Amino acid sequence: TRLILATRNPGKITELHAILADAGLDLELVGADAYPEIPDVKETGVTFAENALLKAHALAKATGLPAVADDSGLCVDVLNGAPGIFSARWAGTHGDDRANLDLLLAQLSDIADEHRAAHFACAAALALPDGTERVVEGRMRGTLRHAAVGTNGFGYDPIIQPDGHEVTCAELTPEQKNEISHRGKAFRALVPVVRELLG
Ligand code: ITT
Ligand code: NA
Repeated sequence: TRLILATRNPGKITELHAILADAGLDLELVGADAYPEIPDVKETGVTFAENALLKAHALAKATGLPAVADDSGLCVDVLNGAPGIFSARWAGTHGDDRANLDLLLAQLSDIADEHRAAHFACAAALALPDGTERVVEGRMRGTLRHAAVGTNGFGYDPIIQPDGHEVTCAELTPEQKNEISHRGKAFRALVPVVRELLG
């Protein structure tokens, strides 16, 4: 069976392939980029879970195949959870990781180390063409640096230092990041649900 990865974010696709391959699912994983004719769904939800479900349902409905989706973001304590669901377009242009990260650093420039707590959140949704849906969430807590460090990963990885680590997410290997990340946790929690519903 095919399982659609309902995302067009290359960083997510790389991580999802690794996380789901480790789970040993007997499924062919295909990114949404294999279906360029299917338009992006409007992320009108107000939570990560709502947006992940919107994306998974859109692909499942359009392809007639089961689909998983990820909605994720960085939630900063001192900003009351922002950028949150707006993480991908914090500086205005969707997916401009560098601009988003630079703006956030500028907004936090006066904030001292002890007030720079944040977490990554990820909602992992599964939708079937018949409308069946499941969603689970994962989080990774950390502290925000004052400048970007590291070149691995994507998005805000260069500015977050996960709790219990001395380096940023962008300095971790992909394996190390997946082990502790919001995405790793969410999709590992989704695997038994995928097994149950897809066999
Ligand atoms: P799709 O909707 O196609 O999946 P997207 O990039 O638009 O891709 P989101 O709306 O979920 O996805 O936005 C997620 C943003 O949150 C992403 O652009 C990053 O800036 C940030 N983000 C999420 N997970 C991250 C991670 O593991 N490392 C760094 N930044 C992350
Ligand atoms: Na998005």
